[in-house]
Amino acid sequence: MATHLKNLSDFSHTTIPSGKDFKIAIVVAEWNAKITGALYQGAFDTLIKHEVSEENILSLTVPGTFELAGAADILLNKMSDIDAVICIGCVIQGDTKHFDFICDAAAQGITNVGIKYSKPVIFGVLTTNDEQQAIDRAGGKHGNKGDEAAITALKMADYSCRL
Ligand code: DLZ
Repeated sequence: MATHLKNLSDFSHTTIPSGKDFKIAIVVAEWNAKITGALYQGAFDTLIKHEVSEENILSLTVPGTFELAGAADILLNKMSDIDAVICIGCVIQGDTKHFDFICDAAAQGITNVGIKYSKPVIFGVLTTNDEQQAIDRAGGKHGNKGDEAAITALKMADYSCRL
C-alpha cells in the first residue's frame, strides 16, 4: 500500500474517521473522579459525534490509574471484537513517590497491552502537578483530553483496519 504523504507541515487537520463500524471500550479510573468523569464524558461524546453507536461503547470503571493496563488486558483477552480501548485516569503529584510509580506503571503497562494484542490502547491519563492543571485539561481552558483520546482511538482503529 504505497502512498505519498503531502503537506508534511500540517497533519493537524487530517480527517477524523467515522466510528460507525467500531466497538470501543472506555476504562475509567475512580481516583480523582471529578476529573476522570469529565474526561470520560468528553471521550464518550466525541465517539458518539463521530458515529460510534451507543451500544458499541463499553464503559467500565477500575479503582485507580494503576489498574488501567490490567483491566485493558483482561478486556482484550475476553472480548476479541473490541477495536480500541481508551484508558482514562488522573494522577496528581503528592508528597510521596506514588506519583512516579503509578505514572510509569500505567504508561508502560498500557503500551505493552496494545502491542500484545495489536490493538490501539489509548493513554488518556492526566499526570499533573496539582488539581487545577487537571481541571484545565478536563473541559477547562486547555480543552478536554478525553476528546483527544477518543479521536486518537478512532484514528488508530482506522489505521489498524486499513492495513
Ligand atoms: C494510591 C493512589 C494515589 C496516592 N494517587 C492516585 C492518583 O492520583 N490517581 C489514581 O488514579 N490513583 C491513585 N492511587 C491509586 C492507585 O492507582 C491504585 O489504585 C492503588 O495503588 C491500588 O493498586
